[in-house]
Amino acid sequence: MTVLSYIGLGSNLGDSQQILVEAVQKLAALGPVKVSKLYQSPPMGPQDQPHYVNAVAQLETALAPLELLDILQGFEQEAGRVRLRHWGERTLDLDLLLYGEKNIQNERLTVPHVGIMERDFVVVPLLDLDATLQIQGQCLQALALVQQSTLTVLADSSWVNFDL
Ligand code: PH2
Ligand code: MG
Ligand code: MG
Repeated sequence: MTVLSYIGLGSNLGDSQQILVEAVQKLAALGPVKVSKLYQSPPMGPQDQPHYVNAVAQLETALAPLELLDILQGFEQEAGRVRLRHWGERTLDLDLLLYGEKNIQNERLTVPHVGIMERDFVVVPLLDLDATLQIQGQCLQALALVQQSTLTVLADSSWVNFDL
């Protein structure tokens, strides 16, 4: 049995686009992957940090949520993750946003991810992957922040080459 999981990708330190490309290529080794467009996004949190590069990946997986979380955290470390302060600049952030329809609450993991409905840099790329997506009965498409998005498109969904 597999589920569709959705993983938020963010970076605002180093060569962010290349860091996200490499992260998605590693995800693709785990199972079938699709990616959203690639976006630039003004920082949420401290304003004296660079803009982020953000995207979302859909991964079809048979891994359990905590197994997937372990792998994502491993990928963050391999990218030389630096995280300087809360909501501050980072080399690579991989957030498990959704795991099928499952609700998960434990000391390591909250799914759906905290704040998922309030962040355009999560909602807009999620809608690239599934325009009918609902979270706890709420249609993402109907959220005001979709119309008021602060994102800039850097590339369409062909920003990752999966044929390597
Ligand atoms: N991630 C954060 C803090 N602020 N802002 C944007 N635009 N994009 C992010 O991915 C982001 C952020 C911490 O995870
Ligand atoms: Mg995050
Ligand atoms: Mg994170």
